[in-house]
Amino acid sequence: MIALYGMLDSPFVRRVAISLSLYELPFEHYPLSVFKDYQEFKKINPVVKAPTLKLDNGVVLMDSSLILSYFESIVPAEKRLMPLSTPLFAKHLHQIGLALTACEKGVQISGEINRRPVEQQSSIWLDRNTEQLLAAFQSLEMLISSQNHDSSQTSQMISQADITTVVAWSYTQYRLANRVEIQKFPHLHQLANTLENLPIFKKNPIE
Ligand SMILES: N[C@@H](CCC(=O)N[C@@H](CS)C(=O)NCC(=O)O)C(=O)O
Repeated sequence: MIALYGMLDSPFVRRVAISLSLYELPFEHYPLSVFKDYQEFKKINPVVKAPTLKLDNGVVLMDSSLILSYFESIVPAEKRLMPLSTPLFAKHLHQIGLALTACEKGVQISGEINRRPVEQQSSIWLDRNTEQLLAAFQSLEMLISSQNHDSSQTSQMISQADITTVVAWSYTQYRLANRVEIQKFPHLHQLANTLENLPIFKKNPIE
């Protein structure tokens, strides 16, 4: 069976877990930490990146977007999470790029705050990353406000762009709530509430 390694408090791991669930592909989840379980993780993937995914044939994939592009290419068309038409495809890639940047900046800020002694933390680095994080969410808020999301959204209507946007938002609220004010991003907050209440998201919780 497919094996997914990494903890769901990583937005990158979580987008893969939620997508595999939506593709209805059974997988074993091993919630190894890239820090606490470093030695054990190394045995699966010597470069220790989460997510790491081992296919049935033993091939090891890493990087959430590469993993998802593999599965997107093998699932039946009706299960795909990316649109097929070229202009729409580009728009979804644009949104995913913003959401992945928010994930990356959030992880960098969280790492700086939680893994370095206070006296070694760089406020210049933290301010820069926070500005980039907020810029990503501002662009996402504008995009989401122009889309037709409603609170009766079902799993069948979810796209990879929605998944990545929501895991980025939820991760930030979980780890860095004091840096991102909910009231400035009402559409993102609403979309996250809707999706986080779906069984498929609840089955893959952030903690
Ligand atoms: N671009 C990668 C980012 C993955 C990533 O940075 N994962 C973190 C955990 S959230 C990690 O593996 N950190 C350990 C390290 O880089 O040493 C993806 O989309 O999968």
